[in-house]
Amino acid sequence: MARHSPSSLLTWLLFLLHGQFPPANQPYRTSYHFQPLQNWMNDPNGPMIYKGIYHLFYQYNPYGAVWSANIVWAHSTSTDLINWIPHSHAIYPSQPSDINGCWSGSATILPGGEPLILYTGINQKNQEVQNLAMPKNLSDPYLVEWTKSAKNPLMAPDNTDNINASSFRDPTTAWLGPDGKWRVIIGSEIGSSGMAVLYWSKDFIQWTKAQHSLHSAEDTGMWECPDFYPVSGTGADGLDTSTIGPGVKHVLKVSLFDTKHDHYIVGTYDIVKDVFIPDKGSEEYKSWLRYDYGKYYASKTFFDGAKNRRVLWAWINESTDATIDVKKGWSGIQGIPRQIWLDRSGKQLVQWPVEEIEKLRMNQVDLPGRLLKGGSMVEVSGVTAAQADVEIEFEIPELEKADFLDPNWSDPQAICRQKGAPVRGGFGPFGLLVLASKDLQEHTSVFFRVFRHHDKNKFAVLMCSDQSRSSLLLDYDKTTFGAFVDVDPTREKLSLRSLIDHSIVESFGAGGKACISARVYPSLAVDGNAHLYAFNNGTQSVRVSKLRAWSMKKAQINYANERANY
Ligand code: DQQ
Repeated sequence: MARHSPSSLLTWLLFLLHGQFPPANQPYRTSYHFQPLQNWMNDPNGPMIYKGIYHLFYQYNPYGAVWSANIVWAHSTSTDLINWIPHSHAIYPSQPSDINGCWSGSATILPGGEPLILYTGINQKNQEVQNLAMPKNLSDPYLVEWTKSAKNPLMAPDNTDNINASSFRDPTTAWLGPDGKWRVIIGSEIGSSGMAVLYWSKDFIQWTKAQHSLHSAEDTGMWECPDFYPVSGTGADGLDTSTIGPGVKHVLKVSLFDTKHDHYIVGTYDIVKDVFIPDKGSEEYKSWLRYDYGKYYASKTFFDGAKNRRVLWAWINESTDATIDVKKGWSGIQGIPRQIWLDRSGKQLVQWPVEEIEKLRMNQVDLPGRLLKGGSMVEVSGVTAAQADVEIEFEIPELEKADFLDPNWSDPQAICRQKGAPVRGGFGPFGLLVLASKDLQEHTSVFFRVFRHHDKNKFAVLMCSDQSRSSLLLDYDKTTFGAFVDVDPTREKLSLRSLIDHSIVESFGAGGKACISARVYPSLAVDGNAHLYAFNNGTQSVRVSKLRAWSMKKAQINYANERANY
């Protein structure tokens, strides 16, 4: 029988008896993921860098741990994307065009360096309209105060188009064409077709709706939080959002309201026709890829000119229901910001936690390379397993005995669900057991399986995150996630990195070609009672060529200090 430490037992007793976590003992607060001190947070808004300071705004309910329509833009700044200082709310309902809520939007840096924000306001008639906000004082690098255009709203659905006033939101960062016109897209739907409504402007104030959309797709429903940006065909460097030209591809990302998943399409931007053309094979919604095959929504990128990279933010929601969120007094975190670039194949994106996160690493532990026999595991001790960064690499020299891939298996998540960590295959499952209790009653398993295609000497690599045994006491959504990873196991090692932070496991397969984020709420594997293992539950041995882990320091996130300005 598992043993609770006295403190975790007390936490659970208080929670069960009084329906509340004691304020000083919050087992699910994260230590290095961005979150406000309390209350509800959802989408990242207007991320940018201005005068060397990173800004993150976010959808925030100042009054409670659940979403509310009259939401505001809360604001924090950082010099390293890891430690954050809170500021007063930047944008909040104050004029007829946003009196019922200030919803998501984006920042654009004008050629002279001035940042502007376009955001969705919910007006006095509860319609979605687009508004402009600008900094009050450009010499303040923290951009604490914002003012709104007297001309708001700048864009509103009118009767001449079919756009419904409740499906017209989330303006992107604008981009400037060689003709001197700004372009911006707004998420929408007509019938069941999702759509990126395109607007043009010469001065950022007068906006004209184009007769055509930048792109649309049947049966995808409402497109929330679109994002549209160029990527280099030749490396990991990021590009300013207005970049076009040879060697540049474009990415359109949409957050599908119906499925709550972020999908992206790689393609070409035709600046003359002002349309986005998906690459061959990516036309159909079913072929669109996802940034993350776990929980990851309403994401937004920005170009970080200081480090020449494109950085991705996203909201990672709780897996608990609202009653639990209310009891713990908060809901929602942001994923660790990721650098994002086009893979050498040109077919997909690659994501990797920004390098700054490595500043938090301490107590490095290296396990010598070893053969991990089928049915064995090894503990990674010496790190704080509830707050850790771990990297592991597997080699499979001989794949003769790989199981065949059933040609009917096209849905990776369904395979992961059917074949959870206890189901033994030939090669796999092998990977990491994280947030595990000593007796393994509780654990989350992140692992690979390798299959052989029937007709060819080709292999398919599946990556899974199985949450089904992640908690004994708390009931929540423990859906198993899965993705195919585009990697050839006969030529490359299979690498896995997991960022573990109390109630989140963010995993990166094959150097960031497939990512899975999961929320888990263990009752035993809490703080010092959490363990970390490498495991192989396949019948065949695999070689672990690298196993390196670090404890992670706590980041300074949103603690009020002398700059705080509530
Ligand atoms: N969240 C915002 C909307 C957006 C949605 C409202 C996506 O602007 O469409 O909080 O999570």
